[in-house]
Amino acid sequence: MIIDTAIATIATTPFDGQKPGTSGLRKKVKVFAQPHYAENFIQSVFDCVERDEGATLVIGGDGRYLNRQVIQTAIRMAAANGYGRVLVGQGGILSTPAASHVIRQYGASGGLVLSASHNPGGPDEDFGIKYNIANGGPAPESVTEAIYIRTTAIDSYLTVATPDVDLDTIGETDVAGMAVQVIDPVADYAALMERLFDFAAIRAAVAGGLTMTFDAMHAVTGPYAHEILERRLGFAPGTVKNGVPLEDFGGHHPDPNMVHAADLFATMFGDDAPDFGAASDGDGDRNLIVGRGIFVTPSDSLAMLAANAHLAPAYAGGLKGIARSMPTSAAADRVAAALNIPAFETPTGWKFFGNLLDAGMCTICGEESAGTGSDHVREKDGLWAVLLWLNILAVRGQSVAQIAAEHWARFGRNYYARHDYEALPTEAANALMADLTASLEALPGRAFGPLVVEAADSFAYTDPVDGSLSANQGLRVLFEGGSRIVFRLSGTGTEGATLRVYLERYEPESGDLAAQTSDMLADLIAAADAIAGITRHTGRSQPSVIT
Ligand code: G16
Repeated sequence: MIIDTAIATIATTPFDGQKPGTSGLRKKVKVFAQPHYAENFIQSVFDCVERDEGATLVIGGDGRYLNRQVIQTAIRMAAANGYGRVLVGQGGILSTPAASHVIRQYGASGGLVLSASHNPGGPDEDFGIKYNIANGGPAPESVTEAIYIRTTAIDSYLTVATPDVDLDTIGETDVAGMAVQVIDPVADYAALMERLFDFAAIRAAVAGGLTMTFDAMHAVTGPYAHEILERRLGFAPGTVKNGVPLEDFGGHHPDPNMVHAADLFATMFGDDAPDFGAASDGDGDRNLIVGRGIFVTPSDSLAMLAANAHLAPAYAGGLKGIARSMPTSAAADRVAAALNIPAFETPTGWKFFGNLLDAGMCTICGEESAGTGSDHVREKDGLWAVLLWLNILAVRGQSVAQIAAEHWARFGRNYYARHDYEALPTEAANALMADLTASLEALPGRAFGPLVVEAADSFAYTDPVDGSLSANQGLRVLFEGGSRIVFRLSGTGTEGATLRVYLERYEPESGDLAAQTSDMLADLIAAADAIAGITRHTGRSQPSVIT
């Protein structure tokens, strides 16, 4: 067959709203499937990002509906845009942390990660494209802003007329002079995990009776979890549930929280629960940690992992610092203080950790949104968190509940919850935030029930490495005694607006460390409505999801 490999320039016109959010461009599949929509965005990426002629590009996704189609489009466009090599995961699969690792390991100039993370998939659901830079991390705001500006003026894109690449067979093919290498999506990542953690200790604990259950939610971590947990660590076959990635995640939201991973919670709080339970999300970067009869909040998990990280070989030499996003509880700060290392508070979005990690200023990072990770890659990493927990459980020989109780007895406990109000009319959500912003100045000194406001502000962050300023990153109301409420609009939704209300109360070592979170936060929940007029603005008296 003779293939015309001439580069074609296709005329196009801009689409409104191709502005990347907290983590890439996320839209409904029907939006992405419009002619030229994905092409416009991909060309805008190629036009803006740093790369040499003949550079390597990594492409992979979480296997959701449209994944294979957009990968074929991206491969053709990469060939037409002067890339020399594309590395793509077999079956179009690469978890987000695995993509980050592959970019770093093979010296790629960057990667396209096709995912809408924990958002549902299928013809009527969500799709997304994110660009990661050469350090393996999400493109910083300066790059995503340049890409967005380019999308508003784009008038053509480049492609080649070549047949689809066989994504299911490992090996190399040529696409218009560019090499396309289909790689095993699991192998490099699994080898990295073996280097970081004491697999022998975990295997010994498993042989000694340590049990777990892992819910892959029919998302990307299934193949990784089968290989690492069952084959390499020896957990019994069947430990990994829902391990086959499906285009629609079996009709569920691949969001590891109490609502969408309800089966896991039922198992872990039921009779005969295993020692440890975990889940990951659509693209494998989030994690949910549940011990037998105990849920560990992501904020607490970050703090407990940081406090015990020295038990894993990779972190035996100590941590350089700990970073958390602003809405994440301050539990990790207390660990940093005890370890005498710096603590950083960044805006929401993993991209804000990249500079700190590259500069060697911190080792472990985490977010309340179920993300934890370290300097081994530049993304949060769901299985990494699971393996660090397993490493700690194996070395300490204690239950999750014992480890948590000892942690709180030493550091005190940050009771914490996030209330999400999803799919709100955008105008109502914007009005709530505007009114609240206007009232911030008058809040200090006012009492809401037993709570007295000490300070209130709109969070802004100056990156200590490059000096860039990110303003309007959430509204904070801080109370006397260390409790606080944070209000933010989500940057990852695809339907209306989502209001996130983050509630935190600190209870010192001598306080009540074993209370119900909802009881401990009751005054804050009432104050949140009084301060922001949630019910008045939105008509909602209850959040859609509590995490
Ligand atoms: C993304 C970002 C995270 C962020 C989360 C929630 O996670 O990578 O840094 O915390 O969204 O963001 P928001 O509160 O704006 O919805 P993921 O797992 O969706 O890629």
